[in-house]
Amino acid sequence: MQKRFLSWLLSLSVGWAVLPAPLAAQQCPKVLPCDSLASPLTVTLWQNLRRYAPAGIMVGHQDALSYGVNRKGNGEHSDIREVAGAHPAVYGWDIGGLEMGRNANLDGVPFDEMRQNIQRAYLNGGINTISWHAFNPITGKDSWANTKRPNPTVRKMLPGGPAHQAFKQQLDLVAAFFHSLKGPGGEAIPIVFRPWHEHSGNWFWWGKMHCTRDEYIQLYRFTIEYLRERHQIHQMLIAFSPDVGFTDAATYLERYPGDDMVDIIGLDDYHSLRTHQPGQLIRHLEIISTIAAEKHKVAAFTETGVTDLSERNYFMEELFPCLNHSDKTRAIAWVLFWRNHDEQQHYVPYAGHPAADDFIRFTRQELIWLNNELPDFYGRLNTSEKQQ
Ligand code: BMA
Repeated sequence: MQKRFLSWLLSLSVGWAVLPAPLAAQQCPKVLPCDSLASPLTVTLWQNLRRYAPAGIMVGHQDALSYGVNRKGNGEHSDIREVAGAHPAVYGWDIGGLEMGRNANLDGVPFDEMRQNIQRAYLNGGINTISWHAFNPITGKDSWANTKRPNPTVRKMLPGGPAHQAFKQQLDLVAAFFHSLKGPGGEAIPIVFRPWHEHSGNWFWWGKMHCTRDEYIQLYRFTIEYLRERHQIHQMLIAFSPDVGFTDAATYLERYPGDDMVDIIGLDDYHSLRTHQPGQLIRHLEIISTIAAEKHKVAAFTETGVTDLSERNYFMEELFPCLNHSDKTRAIAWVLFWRNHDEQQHYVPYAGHPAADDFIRFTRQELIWLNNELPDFYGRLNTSEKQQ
């Protein structure tokens, strides 16, 4: 089916999440999330993600509601809204530091505020995705510390290892935070959890050089099983997100923890466009899109961006042509830009930024969705409002 036609058809139903039955059936065989006990709301979100992924690519931004460049957030503003008129559709958060019992994450975002902003994003109809720059349970140091040479932490965290109890205590804190993410009716807010990311590099202590394939897979599986089974967390869609360095499906899947552990076939790729290699980015996107289609999962561009935004028309001349290259690249569900820390490190323009016009043009493409263009992902209009 031509993307444009599908997109038009879907636009008729945006806000109602209703497709003509034959198309809905054809596009979306009933496939459940990898957690067989996923909450009904999580199942609804998952099925809508699968349904709408071919039609649009959602814009995501890390810490969008928490702060912007030269601006402390109050939950109402985001740099993307200041520039393009609407919030991002996907909201990225990071819980690094939570497992240490801290009140704020590694970038200074208080967890109480993060919880409120996750609630806001959910009420806006957006999607929350949570990464975890975990501190080392043995040394208490950050994710990057002691990674120049092989670091044996993962092996020690596994069942039977000397740091296993400490690791479980960390997961207990993560579970408590996830349990505290509730909507107005007390419902658990669905989240995309993206643990142990960029494991194909060596810069984090769970990276490739620091553990064997089996150890990594055990770490991943233990994390998810413990949250599901010990803590009854059933509001998670799980994202697997290697960094660059793979050349085909087999190399991408080298440390894949299993279909029962993953919903989102992700990609973190800053490298390809930073080094002006659009062909490589397209190949990566097509590989994850193909894997997602074969496995009945959803593909997402889970982290990207460049910091030299003023020197290039990054959004329309570099990124958009890659996203819009083929049906496969267009089937990516979202692209998440990293955080707007300061004038040196930011991945989307802020008010008055020289790249603002380029970004606005990007967000106005039919394929690219901000929060105000989203379908009814949580099925809210299927119930009370529709009956009135
Ligand atoms: C990195 C940088 C750091 C930050 C980390 C986790 O890319 O933005 O400043 O601490 O991500 O958010």
